[in-house]
Amino acid sequence: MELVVFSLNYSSWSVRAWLALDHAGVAFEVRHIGAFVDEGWRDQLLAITGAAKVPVLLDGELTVHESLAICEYIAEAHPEAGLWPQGAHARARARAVSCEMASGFHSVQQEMPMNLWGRAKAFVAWQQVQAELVRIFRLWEEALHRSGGPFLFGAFSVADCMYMPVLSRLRTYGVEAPTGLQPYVEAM
Ligand SMILES: N[C@@H](CCC(=O)N[C@@H](CS)C(=O)NCC(=O)O)C(=O)O
Repeated sequence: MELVVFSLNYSSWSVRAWLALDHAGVAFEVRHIGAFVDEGWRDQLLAITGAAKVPVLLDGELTVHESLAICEYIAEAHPEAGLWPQGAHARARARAVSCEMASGFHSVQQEMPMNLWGRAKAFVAWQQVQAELVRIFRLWEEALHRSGGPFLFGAFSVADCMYMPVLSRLRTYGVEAPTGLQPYVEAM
């Protein structure tokens, strides 16, 4: 398998798919496309996917775009990795919060771009960013309360893959999660 990504330092969507593959212990290679840097990068990407976005997973004849769809494919192909929790209710909740991340929290994504190694000197979270962070913290607290941790749904799951870039952003921008979430922050 091959995972086509931009930088794993900056591309939060790429990191999500990479985490699922890595956690499942799948043999895969990473192909970097130098987005916005390499000449013809968009044409390279368009030759792989009409969606013109990364990540893209190539598995033989199969091409899968969309980070969550890639995570789903890996979870289905490798059930032993336990990438979704046991139990229909827990799975439904894990899928719901994963979809919420995939389709929302636009202000956090725009105002706090992922930079794994970066450390911002001064950061002010505007109202909408704060509101989104509060929602994220609440949903983490609720999931951890039900599961008992250490990860959102007990064992490491796709939901943790989806939220890992948020944890990275908290560190980069010096935003503290509530005290009760510290064990989760540490575990991640
Ligand atoms: N919903 C997509 C989002 C993918 C996405 O926006 N990827 C960015 C890089 S992090 C991208 O490819 N941007 C290229 C562009 O917009 O031209 C997913 O979950 O995979």
